[in-house]
Amino acid sequence: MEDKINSHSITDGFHLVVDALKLNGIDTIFGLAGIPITDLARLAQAEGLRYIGFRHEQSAGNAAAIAGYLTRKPGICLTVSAPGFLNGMVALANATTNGFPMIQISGSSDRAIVDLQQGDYEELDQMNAAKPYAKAAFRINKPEDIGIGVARAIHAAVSGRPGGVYLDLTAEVLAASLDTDAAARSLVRVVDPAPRQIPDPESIKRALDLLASAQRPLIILGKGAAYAQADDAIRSFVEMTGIPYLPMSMAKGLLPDNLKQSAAAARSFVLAQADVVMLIGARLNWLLAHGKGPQWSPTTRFVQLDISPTEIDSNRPIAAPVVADIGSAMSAFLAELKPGYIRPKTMWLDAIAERKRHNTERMAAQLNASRNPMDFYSALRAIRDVLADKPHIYLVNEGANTLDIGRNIIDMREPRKRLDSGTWGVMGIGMGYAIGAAVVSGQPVVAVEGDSAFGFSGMEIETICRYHLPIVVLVFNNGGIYRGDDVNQSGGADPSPTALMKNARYDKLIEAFNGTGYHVTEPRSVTKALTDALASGKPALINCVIDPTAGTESGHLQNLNPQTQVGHA
Ligand code: ADP
Ligand code: TZD
Ligand code: MG
Repeated sequence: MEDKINSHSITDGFHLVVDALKLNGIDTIFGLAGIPITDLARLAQAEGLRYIGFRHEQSAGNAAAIAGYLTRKPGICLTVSAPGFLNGMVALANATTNGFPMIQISGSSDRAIVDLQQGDYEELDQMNAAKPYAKAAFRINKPEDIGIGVARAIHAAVSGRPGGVYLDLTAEVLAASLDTDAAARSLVRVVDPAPRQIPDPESIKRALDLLASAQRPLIILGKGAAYAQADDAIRSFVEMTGIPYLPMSMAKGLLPDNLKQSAAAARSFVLAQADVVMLIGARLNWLLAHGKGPQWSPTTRFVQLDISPTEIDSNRPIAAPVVADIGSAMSAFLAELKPGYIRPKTMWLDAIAERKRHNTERMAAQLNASRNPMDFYSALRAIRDVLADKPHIYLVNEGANTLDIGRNIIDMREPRKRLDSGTWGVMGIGMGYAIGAAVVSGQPVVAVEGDSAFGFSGMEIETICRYHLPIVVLVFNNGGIYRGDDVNQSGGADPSPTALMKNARYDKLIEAFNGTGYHVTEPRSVTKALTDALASGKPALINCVIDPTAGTESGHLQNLNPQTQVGHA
C-alpha cells in the first residue's frame, strides 16, 4: 500500500512533456525514435497522442511544418540528438523561412560532457546550433521548467509571423522524477498564443485612399493570407472593390482560380502595368523579383498588409503600410470601405481580360498537343482534368519543370490545398508535406513530383503504406534534374551531373510495401491510373514517363542560373 501511494505521487519528465503538450491541444507528433526520446514517443502514443514515425527526420519536420500551416497550431517534430537533430533542422529552417509554426523537440546528451566536449554519445550543442535557423531556441534544464518551456515554445511558434522553434530536452530532464503535485502545478495552459494585432485606423484609411486613387490597381495574395484563414473577409474585399488579384503559389485557391477577377493568366502584364499594388500576406522577395527590374514599373506604389513590421520597405518603399493580422485588417477595411469608393478603370479590366484570353489560347495549344512520349503539359493536363471535380484533394508539388508548369496548369478551388517548394524553392518537402496534410485533414493527397525531387524523401512511401494514408504520388520521370538528355562533356562513361537513371521504375518501389504501382506512358493512362488510385483510397505511386528532351534547365528560373561563358578545355 505504502509503495503504491509512493509510485502514484511521483512522475517524471517524460510524463510532464506529454501532459504539457496535451494541455495545449497538441494531438499529433511527427518523429523518429531513438536515444533519448524513445520512451517519450511511446508514452505519447499510450496517452492518446497520434505518433507518426518517419524514415528520416527531415520528412518528419516537413510534416510537422505543414501541419502547422494547415491548423495554425505548432506542428511537433520529435528527433534524437546530434545527427537526428541536424536532419530535422533543414525542415525547421524551412518552416521559419516560410512562416509555418512548428516546434522541433529534440533530446540531447549530457550537458556537462557536451559543454566540455568530452565526447558523449551524439554530442552536440544543439540549442546554439539551432539558433541561427530558428525563430527561437530554448533548452529545458529542470523538470519543473517543462511546463513553462513548452509554453514559451508555443508562443514563439505561432505569434506574429509564425516560424520554427527549437526546444531542447536533456536526457537528464526527461528521466528526472518529481512530485506529482509539484508537476501538475508546473504545467501552463497557454492563453491567446497568437493574439490579434489590430491595425491603426489611420493606416486603413491611407491604404483605401491610395487604392481609390489608382487607375490600375492589383491585389497580390500570398501564403500569409492563406495562413490567416480570413477567407470570407478577403473574398468580400476583393469582390467589393473589383480589383483584379494575383495569387502567389500557395495562395492559389484562396479565391477559386477560375474567378473572372483572377489575373493569374495575365501575370507578367499586370505586374508591369499596375500603378498601385496591394500585397496581402506576400513578401516582395525573389518570387516577385523584389518588386524591381523589367517585370515591374518603377513608379508602382504599394499597400502592404503584413503582421511583421520589419517586412515594410524591405525592397521597395511602401506608401501605405498596414501592420496587423490579416483577419483584423480585412475586417477593418470592410468596415471602412464605402461602396463605389474604389473602382478600377474599365480600360484596365478590359486589357487584362484581353491578355488572359490571348495567353489562355496559347496555353490551350500546348495542352492539347498530343505528344509521344508525353511532355509536362500533356501529363499535367490529364492530372488537372481528374482533379477538376475533386477540389477537396490536397496537391503537393515539387521539382523544376514539374513545379513551374504544374503551378500554371493545375487550378485550385479551395484555400490551403496547394503545398509546394515555397519560399526557398526547396526539394525534399514532397512526402513529408503529403503525410502531414493527410494526417491532419484525413483527406486524400496527390503529390506531383519531379523524379529528382521525389528522391529526396522517397523512402517515406514506406511510412505512407505503414499508416495506410490516402496518398497518390505521381513521379514525372524524365530521367534527370530539369531534363534527361544532358551529356558528360568529358566524353567519359559517367552520367552527366544532372542525369538520373534512364527507364527507372519508381512504381516498383511502392510494391515492396504493398502499395499499388502504375507505369504509364501516355495521358490516357495517367487519367486511368490516377482515377483508379484515388477511388481505391490506398497508397499508390504512378511512374509517369516524360520525354527526356522536354522542359528547360532550371524550369522557369533560368534567369537565376549563372552559366559559364567559357567552354571546357
Ligand atoms: P508568398 O510566398 O505566398 O508570397 P510569403 O511567405 O513571402 O508569401 O509572405 C507571407 C507574409 O505573410 C509574411 O511576410 C508574413 O509575415 C505574413 N503573415 C503571415 N501570417 C500573417 C497574418 N496572420 N497576418 C498578417 N500577415 C501574416
Ligand atoms: N537541393 C535542394 C534541397 N533544393 C534544391 N532546390 C536543389 C537541390 C536544386 N534543384 C532545384 O532547384 S530543382 C531540382 C534541384 C535538384 C530538381 C529538378 O528536377 P526534377 O524536376 O526531376 O525534380 P524536372 O521536372 O525534371 O524539372
Ligand atoms: Mg526530372
